[in-house]
Amino acid sequence: MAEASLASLALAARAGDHRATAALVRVAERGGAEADRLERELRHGAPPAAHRIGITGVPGAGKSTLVSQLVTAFRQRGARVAVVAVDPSSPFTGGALLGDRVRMQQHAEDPGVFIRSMATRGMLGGLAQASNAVADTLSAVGYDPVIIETVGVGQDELDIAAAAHTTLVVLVPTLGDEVQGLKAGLMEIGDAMVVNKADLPSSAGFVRDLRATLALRRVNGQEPPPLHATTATTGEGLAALCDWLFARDGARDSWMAEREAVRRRWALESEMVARIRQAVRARLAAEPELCAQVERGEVGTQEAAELLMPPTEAD
Ligand SMILES: Nc1nc2c(ncn2[C@@H]2O[C@H](COP(=O)(O)OP(=O)(O)OP(=O)(O)O)[C@@H](O)[C@H]2O)c(=O)[nH]1
Ligand SMILES: [Mg+2]
Repeated sequence: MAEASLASLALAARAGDHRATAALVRVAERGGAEADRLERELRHGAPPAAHRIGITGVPGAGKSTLVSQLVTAFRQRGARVAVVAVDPSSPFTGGALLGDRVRMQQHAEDPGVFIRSMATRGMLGGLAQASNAVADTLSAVGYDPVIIETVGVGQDELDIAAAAHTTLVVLVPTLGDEVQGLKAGLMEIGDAMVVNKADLPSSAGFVRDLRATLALRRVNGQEPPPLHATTATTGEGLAALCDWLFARDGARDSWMAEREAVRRRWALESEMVARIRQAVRARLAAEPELCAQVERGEVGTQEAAELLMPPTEAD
């Protein structure tokens, strides 16, 4: 795409043209030289960085249902809202993500809402880097907040916390004693904890146990993160969660710059990792004979890596 057409697409996207935004998002997602050009183009006339709200949690916790409610609430305040739904477990943008589309269907016709689902397929540099590039694009064309939904699996839940300014960890009530066994990673990253499916009978006990666990975890005078019980399907408890979120959003001048600096540093790291991974793959593709020897077990992995990688200063 020529420089001029990126510029005109950016102009149209900022004026609210969905198709233009979708075209720019595809460029960002694909990565490569054109995405670099897009980033430079979008620096002209970009609004201040959008508030990135990460929603993470176990599969099926009701994240998408919750996001849909949050979108409604932010729309009522007149915000232009973008949603990036990322599924690291799915190689296709179909299947699991189809559910997201159904649950967010009510916003499909709203010109003030942009929704993009992403999966691992076709991401040159990996999902973390690609979803970040998409969020950058949406922020730069004026969506604020940008809501990022991810299934919390392993490293990805830590990545989403680094990629977001505010992280909501969504849990569902299970048996009380399982609270202790919840993945420590999830507990650490929440700026707020949400217990969704509060309509389930086990909810009250779960919330009580989780509150106690959170209080124990935050020693050294640190406040535990707020905990909200919600029923995303009916909207029960949503008002309190939204009040907390709007208050945090409204006070962004006092906290966001610091988080944004951390986020940019992380984004740089993830971009570099993505580029190094691509370089490694290209290097391997250029050495089919050595690769075949490794595959047949004739050359060891350590030995092959030694041959392929020049020694660094640190060695
Ligand atoms: N009982 C009850 N069901 C809910 C609630 N919120 C969501 N659900 C249901 O739970 C199921 C999963 O909801 P989703 O919003 O797709 O959950 P998700 O966390 O986005 O799922 P993945 O993206 O697949 O991980 C759907 O059938 C929802 O209708 C709730 O508060 N109570
Ligand atoms: Mg979902």
